[in-house]
Amino acid sequence: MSAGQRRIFSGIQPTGRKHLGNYIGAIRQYVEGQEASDETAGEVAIYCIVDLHAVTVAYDPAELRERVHDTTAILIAAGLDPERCVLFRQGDVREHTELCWLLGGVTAWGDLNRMHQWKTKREQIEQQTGAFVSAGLFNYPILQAADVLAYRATEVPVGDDQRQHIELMREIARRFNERFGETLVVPEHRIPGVGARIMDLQDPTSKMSTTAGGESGRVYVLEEPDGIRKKFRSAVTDSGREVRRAGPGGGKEGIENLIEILCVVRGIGPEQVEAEFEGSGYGDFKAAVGDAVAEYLAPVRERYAALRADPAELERTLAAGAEKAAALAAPVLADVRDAMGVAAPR
Ligand code: AQP
Repeated sequence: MSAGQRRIFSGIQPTGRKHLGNYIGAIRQYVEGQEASDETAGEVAIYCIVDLHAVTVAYDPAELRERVHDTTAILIAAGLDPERCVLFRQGDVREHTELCWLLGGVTAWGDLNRMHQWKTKREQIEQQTGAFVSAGLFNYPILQAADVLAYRATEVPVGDDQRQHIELMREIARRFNERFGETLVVPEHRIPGVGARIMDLQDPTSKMSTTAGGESGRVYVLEEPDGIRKKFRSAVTDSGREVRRAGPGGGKEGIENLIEILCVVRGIGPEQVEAEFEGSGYGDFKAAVGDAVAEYLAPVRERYAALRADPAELERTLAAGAEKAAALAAPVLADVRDAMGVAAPR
């Protein structure tokens, strides 16, 4: 990899039930990153299904494998081409776990302890019966840092909820370089200008989430069109009538969320949405957004069905991706080991 060369990395959790927020905030950007990478210039977009992150909360081992296949099929159905990007399963590339341990030496305990995601997830788990909060959940951001830093990635496309974790991984890379010499690349966030934080349809002050909120607040990528339309029809708005943005504290978070979703799905700006729906009332607007989202996701759902029916092919794709990923990460790990003085010298 030479100076100034672009290298994209992002990871996604293996859940079969990816929601519209994941799609708009992350998956859509993955495809754009793949399209924008210039292979002839040695640029590469690397996407990883993070099964090792999934083991930090309660899970079923057999189901985890299934969910990895679900997510792989969703990503390919959304437009990732395993020939043009590196698409693989985190657990297949051992460099991630090794680097996670090594980076633990330059990660401050206090930094991990102030991560919003750690605090929220920990609280969520503690409210459940038989609560068990794993050390893995606490260390999650170090593994996330290792995922990215193992590839000397320059950009990390993620939604707004990952802002704090990306800041921490940048701090870890900087601290490593200060302590052991210039070895790692300090990556930049790539948070989309529109759609970085899609909100829950029933509670538009909270992000649409896989684990928080109820079923009616989130729309799944693979959901049937009728279900999607129904959820948008019952989206929570406000007592007004005008389809327009009011800004922070303006009390129109629900409408703003729907405007943002329509902007992404139709590829237009918010002014256009406001002009088109001027005086139309919320009912018609919500129905139009539901129709547009159903239409937007339908081709993904159709392609998914064909891809998911062939798990052996999905496994072959992941294995080929892991080989490419390991070839990129192994030399970085060798540099890290040397810089830190661990293991036998090269
Ligand atoms: N509501 C959202 N709007 C925009 N982007 C979002 N992302 C998540 N929620 C929204 C982005 O989706 C990417 C993949 O996320 P993930 O599957 O790894 O899980 P996550 O970040 O933990 O978010 P989830 O799926 O909603 O799960 P929980 O409930 O655990 O928080 C990430 O880039 C994320 O930013």
